[in-house]
This record gives sequence, C-alpha cells and structure tokens, in this order.
Amino acid sequence: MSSVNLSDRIPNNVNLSNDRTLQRALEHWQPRFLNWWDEMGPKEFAQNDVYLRTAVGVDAEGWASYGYVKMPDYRWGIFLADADPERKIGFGDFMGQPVWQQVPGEFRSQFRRLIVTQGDTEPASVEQQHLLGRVCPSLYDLRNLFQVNVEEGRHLWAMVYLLHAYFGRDGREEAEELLARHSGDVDKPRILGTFNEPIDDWLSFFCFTYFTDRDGKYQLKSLAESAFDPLARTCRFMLTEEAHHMFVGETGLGRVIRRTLEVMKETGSDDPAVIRQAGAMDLPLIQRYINFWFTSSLDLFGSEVSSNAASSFANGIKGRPDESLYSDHLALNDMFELAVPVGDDGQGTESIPMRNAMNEVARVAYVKDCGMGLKRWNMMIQRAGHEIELTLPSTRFNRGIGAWANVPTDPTGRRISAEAYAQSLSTWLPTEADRAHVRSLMQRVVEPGKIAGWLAPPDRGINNQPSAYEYVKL
Ligand code: BYC
Ligand code: FE
Ligand code: FE
Repeated sequence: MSSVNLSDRIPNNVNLSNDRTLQRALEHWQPRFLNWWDEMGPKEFAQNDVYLRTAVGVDAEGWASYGYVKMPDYRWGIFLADADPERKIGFGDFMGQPVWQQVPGEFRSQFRRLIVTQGDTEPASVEQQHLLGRVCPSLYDLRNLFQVNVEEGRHLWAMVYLLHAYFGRDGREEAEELLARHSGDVDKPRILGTFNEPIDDWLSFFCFTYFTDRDGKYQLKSLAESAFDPLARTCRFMLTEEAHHMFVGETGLGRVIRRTLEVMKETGSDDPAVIRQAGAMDLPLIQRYINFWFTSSLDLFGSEVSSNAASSFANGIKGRPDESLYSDHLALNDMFELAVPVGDDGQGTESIPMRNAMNEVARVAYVKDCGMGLKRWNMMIQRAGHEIELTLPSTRFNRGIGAWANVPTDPTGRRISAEAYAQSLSTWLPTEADRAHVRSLMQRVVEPGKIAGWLAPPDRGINNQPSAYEYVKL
C-alpha cells in the first residue's frame, strides 16, 4: 500500500519528497495553479467554508475525508491507484509485455498530446462553471458544484504531475499552457469544442455533468488501460472521483424533471407556456437541452474513422473502455460497419478496419451508458401518467466532428434538406426564448433546506448529513 503524507505541501502517494527536482518544479507550478484558481475559479466563495470531501489515499474504503474547507485551502494532491507489479499490456502490438514505467521515446509526442488534451478539459470545466454559485438553487447543490470544481482541479494536478515527471522541459511548458488557455477565449481557447461552450445556468450544468463528465468517464476508462502504467494508475483513481460528478448530473436532471411533473399535476397542464408561468421547466425545453449537450459531447470522441485512434491502440497508448470485456485484444482482423452519408440525401455503410474505428467503439459504449438515466426519467414520467418520452437524438444529429459533421438530419438521424433543418431547429435545440426562461428561473436560494421552485429536493444529503445541512457557510 502506498502511503500518503498529508502534511507535505503537495499531498501525494508518489514519494515526491524523494525526487527533489520534481518536487521543486511542482512547487513552482503550485502558486500559478492557485493564482489561476483565484482568478478563473469560483472566486466569490473563496472565504466560505464548504463541506467537501478530500482525497486522502487510494484505499477502496476510506479514500476520502469530509469536512469544512475553504476552497483555496483544498488539499489538491497527486494520487495514483496502487501499482500491480505483475501488470501486463492488455491490448495492441505490445500485448502481453510488462507495462512501461517510462514513456518510450517513439511514443512521447503521442502520449503528451493525449495527456495535454485530457488535462485541458479539467480546468476548462472549472472556468465554464465559475459563475454558477451566484444563482445556486440550494446550499446542497452549491456544495456539489464546488465538490466537482475542486476535483476537476485535482484532475489537472494528476495530468500536470505526469507532464512534469515524464516529459521534461516540454512537459513543464505544457503545464504552463494548461493555465494559459481559457474556456471560450477567442485567442487561446480550450482544445476541445464542448469545453468552450458557456455553462451559465444550472440546467446546463446538470446536462454537462450528465453527458460531458460521462465522456470523461469513458476517456479515463480508455486511458486506464494504457501501457504507460503511471497514466493508467492515475486515471483509475480519477474514475473513483468521477462517479460523483455523474451522480450530480443524473440526480440533478431527475430532480428537474420530478419538479416539472409536480407542476404539470398542480396546473393540470402540459402546455409549456403554463409550466413556464408556474416557474418550472417544460419537458420539451429539457429535451432540447439534452439534445444540445449530448450531441456536443458525442463530438468529444473524435472522428469515426481515425488513424490517430488506430495508432493509439496499436501502440498501447489508449485501449477501449473496459478492454477486458473483449476477447480479441489485437483487433487486427475485424471490420467495423459504419453508417455514412452518401450523396445529397442518402446514406450507406462503409466497412473500416476495427483499429481505425476505436473512437466509434468508445462512442457506442458511451451512448449506451447515457441511455440509463433516460430510462429512469421516462419511468418517472410514465408513472405520473404522461405519454411523453425523453430520448437521446441520433448520433448523426447536430454533429460538428466526423462523418456526419454539418450533415443536416432530424433528431432521428434521417437526412433532410438544409432548409427543412433551419426551419425546425428551434424545436430541436435550445432557443433564445428557452435560455431566457431558464435564466429567469436562476434565483439564488441559500437558506439551509430551502430549494428553488424549478427543482425538487434531493432524496438524501451528502455523507449521511441531512439535506437541510449547512453545506456552505455563507
Ligand atoms: N473538438 O482522429 P481524430 C473530461 C481533433 S472529458 C475539437 O478525429 P482523435 C472532463 C483532435 O484533437 C475527456 N477538436 O480524433 C469532462 C485532432 O486534432 P489534432 C477528455 C477535436 O485524435 C467534464 C483532430 O480533431 N479526455 O475528462 O482520435 C469535466 C482529428 O482527430 C474534437 C480526452 O479527450 C472536438 N470535439 O481523438 C472535466 C482524452 N474531436 O491532434 C473533464 C484524450 C477531435 O490533429 N484525448 N478533435 O490537432 C483523446 O483521446 C483524443 O484527443 C480525442 C480525439 C478522443 C479527443
Ligand atoms: Fe475530471
Ligand atoms: Fe468530472
């Protein structure tokens, strides 16, 4: 069991104090991180005590401790899941060989690129969410937002550690750049599309944690298979924290819907105008937000046909999510049947080598996982006696990356003309009126146990505390 020294300036279980040069380099980066947090993070709440969990180790039991912390004092640390000295490479051309403790020179730039891309999303999400605290629907939700924020900060630490420890000077420069790019910045935006989208209301936040953090789950699962053992181990531990982010998304959307159903019952109407008048979010509006965040997150998996993905798989850099569930870890002979647009209005299939389809394989697994929450919400809607069903749109709809990028389809994936697309877009994606309505509901509620009118209360509190607990001391 690796031990953690919590009194170190940078808590860690990687024996940082044994490597003075690395320790000094990270201690040099630390104040820059804190400056970034102070400027780009939830700065209005820097002085408030927040009931947070802090990672203090990697044991399955008791890896975290709970208590009041001021966010700038959070103990961001470096935690790798315990090493398995017998671990072998589980896929690709080096299958069966011992995993690597160093990055092979020939794969250095490929590894660096993926670690930088992963690292870039973490601070991006904190930047995207930095104003949500102003309009929190309850103290419980405010605390969950901050929990997600500090952990995304720790995920940045996880990637910066790898850059510093294994990529020398290039790695240190990349670590600086991770604090220099900013979400939505015209000159220096974040690397991936979704991480430049504004999140300025809580419906978007719940959609983001449901759909976009789930891309995180699947990418981390892929990287947790990596032949580069320190990357695999750090991603495995990140997945432990990630579960809560998706919990926030799933229960958040579930509570929005539950409240909407209550208002539908109270008013005896499903007319969006009536529901809005009563201060809730109508189901068609929720569907449009789902459509937007789901399709934007689909783009994060990259192109269906990708030579990058093929070489990442071949070289042991990035496996499939849950690689152990497959029987063939070489993927040299299988083909993948891909639906592609043909001509002006048709579609056909294209057969591509499996390794080139790895982005799509991961996306398919992701889509299935996304469906679970919808099943639960639809059950709730059905039990309330309504016919309406929330759905995931087709993976061809509203795409910006890959074979279906900028190909007009309806949400079922049927190809339509550009005119028909433009005409119906306002029924498929959030409109200005939708956004204005959602914004109008964003009123700050901070009395312990109270909750905004558009949202149902949580089923239970955090860490066995009551839901009316004073999760943030304002
Ligand atoms: N936007 O062969 P292609 C998370 C680029 S989320 C903009 O199609 P590849 C989190 C691509 O970078 C998980 N650009 O794709 C969630 C490439 O550019 P370069 C984040 C895009 O390389 C919530 C080019 O298009 N982790 O943790 O196979 C809160 C052609 O690439 C996009 C990772 O992504 C896009 N959507 O795969 C906090 C894991 N998509 O290099 C955190 C690391 C593609 O030619 N990243 N491009 O200039 C990867 O594994 C891969 O980079 C990708 C792309 C899967 C993203
Ligand atoms: Fe993360
Ligand atoms: Fe996350």
